[in-house]
Amino acid sequence: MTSRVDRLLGARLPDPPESLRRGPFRAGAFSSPLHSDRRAARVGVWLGTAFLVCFLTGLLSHLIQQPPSWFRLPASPVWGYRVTQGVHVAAGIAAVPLLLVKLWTVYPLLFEWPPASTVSRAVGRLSLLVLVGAAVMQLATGLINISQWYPFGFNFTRGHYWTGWIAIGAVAVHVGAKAPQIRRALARHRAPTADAGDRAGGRAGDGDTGLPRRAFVLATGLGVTAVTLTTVGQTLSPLSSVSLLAPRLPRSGPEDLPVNQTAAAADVERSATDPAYRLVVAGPNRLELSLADLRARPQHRQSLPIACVEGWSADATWTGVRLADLLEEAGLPAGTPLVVESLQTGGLYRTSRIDEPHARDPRTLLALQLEGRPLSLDHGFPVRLISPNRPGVMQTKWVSLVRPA
Ligand SMILES: Nc1nc2c(c(=O)[nH]1)N[C@H]1C(S)=C(S)[C@@H](COP(=O)(O)O)O[C@H]1N2
Ligand SMILES: [Mo]
Repeated sequence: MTSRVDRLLGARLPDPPESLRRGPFRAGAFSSPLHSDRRAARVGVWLGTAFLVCFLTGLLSHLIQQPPSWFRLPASPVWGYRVTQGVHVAAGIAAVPLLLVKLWTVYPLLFEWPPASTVSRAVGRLSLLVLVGAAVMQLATGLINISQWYPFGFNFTRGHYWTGWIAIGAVAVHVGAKAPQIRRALARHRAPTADAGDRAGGRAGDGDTGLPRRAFVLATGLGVTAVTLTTVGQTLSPLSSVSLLAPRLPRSGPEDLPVNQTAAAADVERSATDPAYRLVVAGPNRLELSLADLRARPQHRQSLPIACVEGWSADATWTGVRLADLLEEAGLPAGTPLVVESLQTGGLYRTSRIDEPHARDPRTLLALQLEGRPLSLDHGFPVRLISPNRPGVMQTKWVSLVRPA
């Protein structure tokens, strides 16, 4: 059985006629040492690392938003999600120049001659389509999403999640299949051998020393540094003044805090300002609280960041009632899984799930104020949820109902 597969994979494919071997297909068409195995492997290490970081932080974000029964996110440190999601987006952005550089170093392989000498070589080359396709797809959809452009005909979160698995799987297969070659390329140190010289119709060996190599490494490093420095200010406020390319700045919007979905976009302007507004806590002792009732209750002040999945984040000071107090009063026993609903009638983030430990954490508030002023409509007036170490999408604005899940 195995030997039959081996025989099939090892089967030689016919060589195409030599007369087609023109232009980029001819021997020695790519002579730059920057297309060497060593360059490709070195850039690959950085790119692979960026993808691994994106994958792990993305997986965490997914687990937080769709928790399986075995997963419990702690409520501390309050900045935990802010850091992991900030790193997710920053690593994704840094991966863009790295991917472009990597594709540039290896593109002469497209013109390998013969295109595939064996079946296994043909399969290997076709599998690269999956790798490159998934990598490009992940970075492109991620960038489009953080630019707050939502043109997808599919659910972005689900698409990005599953493509993430395909991408990391393809990276693993690629690294596994190329391991000996990668090891050789990384181990070689300026030894002017030429064993890779004819791999792609004359791809240069590893004589990639001296000025071109240094300029290449410098340019790649500068590219990565430039895209990082001009975007990371969306979460690191000291760098916000140089954040020319960041989609969001931590100090923009009412009360110096960005807004993701406005009240107008969510179509809640009328219901949020209606004097008949009541916050309902559904439980054995159902609570129906007007805004005046809420303001008359003990108020707590808490400094907690908003950390959007799109990578921007900002610190803020919130004042309001403790969710735990309301749950207690409504007679909801500790451990009850809960759903927070907003006045919105549609939209992906109309509701959010809140469980232990967040629901009973004394820092979790139904906030009435931001920076000592009543919430603006865009930040969730009359009442919004704010809880430590939780993605922005789950910090529901315009809250009207808290109920058992
Ligand atoms: N009801 C409701 N709450 C919501 C949203 C929404 O679309 N609807 N967007 C969420 C997202 S994605 C983020 S990042 C935070 C941002 O809060 P802010 O707009 O007050 O900064 O609100 C969250 N709360
Ligand atoms: Mo968000």
